[in-house]
Amino acid sequence: MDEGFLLKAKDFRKRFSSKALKAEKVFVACHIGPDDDAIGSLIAAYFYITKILGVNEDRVEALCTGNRMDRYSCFEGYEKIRFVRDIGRRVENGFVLFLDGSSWNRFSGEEKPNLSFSACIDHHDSEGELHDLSMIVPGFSSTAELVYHIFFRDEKSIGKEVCEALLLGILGDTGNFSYVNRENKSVFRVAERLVGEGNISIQDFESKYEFVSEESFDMFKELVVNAEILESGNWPKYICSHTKKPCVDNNVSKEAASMFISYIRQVRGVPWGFVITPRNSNCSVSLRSLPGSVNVREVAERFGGGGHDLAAGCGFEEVSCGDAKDFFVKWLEENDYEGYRHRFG
Ligand SMILES: [Mn+2]
Repeated sequence: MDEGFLLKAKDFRKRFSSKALKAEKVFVACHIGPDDDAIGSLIAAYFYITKILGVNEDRVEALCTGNRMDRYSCFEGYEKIRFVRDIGRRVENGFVLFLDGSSWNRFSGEEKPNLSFSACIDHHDSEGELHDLSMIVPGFSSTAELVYHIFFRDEKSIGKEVCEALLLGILGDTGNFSYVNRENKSVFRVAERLVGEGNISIQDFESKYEFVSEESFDMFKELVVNAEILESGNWPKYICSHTKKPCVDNNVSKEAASMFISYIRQVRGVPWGFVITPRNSNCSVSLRSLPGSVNVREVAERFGGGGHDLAAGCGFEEVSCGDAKDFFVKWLEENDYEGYRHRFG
């Protein structure tokens, strides 16, 4: 591990901890539409603040804008997270640690209130905003791994609940280690420690949260039926799908989309694609690509979204998924692929 990185992590921990101990209330927040990494990081950071730092539980609030999901119920600490309509007003004038995202609009749909102190731990490559204290390392495997290096690396032992939360984030954001490369290979050492100290058997561990509801499976079936392989302008061939039904439940849409996503990069000669599913009256576009094809982060950013070079998302307001798809296809036809090519870092 790079010496400079470790010093920076230590410094973050020191400064964050002394500020948190003095704060009237400590808020920890993860982004809207949280994924495994956001939830895992949030639980682990919550345990650091309450158990290791010793801040009384009624002075710490783990927050997320949106609805609670069944998927994570087996994780100790998940019950501590408060899912709220919007975190915006709640954190006004507060001390906040932002996880797995850096810009305010990833966390809230409301206008940004004044904050007394803002800290951020993130690994996304999009332009965020300035925080009083930040550890933003693009190219890092996951926010969970950053949380490990900052808060737990120097601990003699790590509790099982923290091992599980951190591993949830790591497995999620590395696609079970599929996205590991020379740059982020440090994640293996971390996973080794977590599996050992948490006494975790990965298949058994995953079976506790890697499931979908029957409703989600039904929506996934519709996505498969509606899937098309298309070619627009000079873009590489892509696979896309959307649902024609209105939104039943955001979590159903999310689960169905994530099942479909696992097939986007599976068809030979079709290196990228997207799936559009409803969220209330809006719709959400999830894009995936193989290295060397399309930089989907740059495409998503074009529509106000973000993410990683090969996995990103954006949203469209007040339109049906079908209209959003037509709009997207038209945009591809009218825009040149060259500016959105994925290049190896
Ligand atoms: Mn992440």
